[in-house]
Amino acid sequence: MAIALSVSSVASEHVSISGIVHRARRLAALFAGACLCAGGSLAAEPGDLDYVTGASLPPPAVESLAKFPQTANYTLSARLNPYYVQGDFDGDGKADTAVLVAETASGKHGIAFILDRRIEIVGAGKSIGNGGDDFAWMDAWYVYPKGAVEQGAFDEAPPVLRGDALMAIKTESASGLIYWDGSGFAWYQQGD
Ligand SMILES: [Ca+2]
Repeated sequence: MAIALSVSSVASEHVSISGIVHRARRLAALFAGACLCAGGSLAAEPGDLDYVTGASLPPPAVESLAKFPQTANYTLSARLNPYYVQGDFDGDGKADTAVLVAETASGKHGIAFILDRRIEIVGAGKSIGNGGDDFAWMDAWYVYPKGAVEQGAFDEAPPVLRGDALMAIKTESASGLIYWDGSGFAWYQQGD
């Protein structure tokens, strides 16, 4: 199996990064287990996370992903740069991570918010506002720090942010703010 050989080779030469390799292997097992079992190839689809890319995910985020069974239905994706961002998205004072994912069964793209005690998925089969249930349209994103939000494309008044938000962008076309409304993530259209 090509992946296993390459991992053990790295581990024997650079023992100090064994922790990183271990984490990456856990990621591989979590999100690409079927691929590893079937043919030994980790990259099932373009944009899927290889184990080196996965090693850049902060350890607490990886630990959280391992804790929640629902993540078994999703594949981590590195189709955009960056493929994860951090902020306090639910405003509880603790740092959260948002990472690109795809629903494995449908291939629909979205975002997994890794919060302190839960994981929330937007897109990737779960519809949110004008963003829909497939974020394939999104080609850029960034953290929008907690603060004032400008009037958007429609009449709806801007939300008062409880935490940091995410700006999801289709460049030169549209954008929407994804923010925590106290019980879940909501969408506020920015540009049209
Ligand atoms: Ca938080």
